[in-house]
Amino acid sequence: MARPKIALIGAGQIGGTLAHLAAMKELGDVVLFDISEGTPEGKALDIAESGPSEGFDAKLKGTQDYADIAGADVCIVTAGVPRKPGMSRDDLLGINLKVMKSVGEGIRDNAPNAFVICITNPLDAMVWALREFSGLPHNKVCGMAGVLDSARFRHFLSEEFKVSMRDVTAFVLGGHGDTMVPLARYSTVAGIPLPDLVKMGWTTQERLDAIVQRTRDGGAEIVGLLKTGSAFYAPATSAIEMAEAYLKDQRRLLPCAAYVDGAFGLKGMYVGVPTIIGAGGIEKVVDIKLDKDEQVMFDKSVDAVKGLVEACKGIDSSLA
Ligand code: A3D
Repeated sequence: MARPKIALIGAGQIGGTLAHLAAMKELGDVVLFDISEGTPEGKALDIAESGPSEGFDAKLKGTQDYADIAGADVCIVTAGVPRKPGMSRDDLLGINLKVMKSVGEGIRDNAPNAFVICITNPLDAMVWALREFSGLPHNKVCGMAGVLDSARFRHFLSEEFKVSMRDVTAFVLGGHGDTMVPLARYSTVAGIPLPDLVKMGWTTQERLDAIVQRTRDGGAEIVGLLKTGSAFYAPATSAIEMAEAYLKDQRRLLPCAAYVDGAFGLKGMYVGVPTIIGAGGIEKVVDIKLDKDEQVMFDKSVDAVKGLVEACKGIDSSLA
């Protein structure tokens, strides 16, 4: 049986890391696509040359030609620009929307059966636009954000409680932005919900609130430190987790930016929700009950995403 084919659209910081991880995990053969001549070719060759030491079997190819992604099983999209210190994700909207148009058409014409994971920011609006431009089924196009935001939350919680992050589960919903919704009630240490851990004296509500805020600001914290770009190791790892769930039909329950039509009282929009990812792509949106405060935060986040989608329609009339 031929190995799966993984197309990475954008061979920058995240794209290169994705290629390295996909090869090391032997998820399939990798095609790195980028408009910047030499970058995808150089990264593909460099990673291929790590194969003999690492001992993986995967072919890597760099290209500027969409024909090379033909028949890809998975496409992960990072094409566009990342933010610089002082910029919000939303500042990237205009420039990255144009990029989504060319990428969406490239996928539509060459890899229409792929499972597509968008990472380009502002995430929820870009995944919506990418779906519109590509015309692929909604269940085959999603965005990576919730896995990363939840991983950040889990990391901070494991440090606070001094327990292995393997025992910390956490859920972050809503749009990938300042309005994201970390759900303390659905986050646990080995099944013990965070509010119970506060009652047990493991932490205080104030410290928990500070961790929630640090999670919301997690991306900006790294942008501030790096100064020349945004996070790339953890974003790449998060998207690989989603790609693996699809390729291996794992039916993982992962939060991601998925098309929601009916669940959560929403009508036809992309936003971060719990989903099941398996061979069918986004097989299910898991419609959990939110309490009053969570609902208020979620609604605010949904409104922020709707605002960005309207802005996209204002920029590109073919989307209206
Ligand atoms: P960067 O290292 O700049 O890579 C982007 C690549 O896209 C560059 O190599 C460009 O040449 C390439 N590119 C630009 N236009 C096109 C095009 N039309 N077609 C193909 N390639 C093109 O950025 P990065 O890898 O650090 O980040 C990529 C994106 O991910 C940015 O929009 C970030 O804001 C976003 N990001 C999202 C998250 C989420 O959690 C959602 C986290 C971190 C970064």
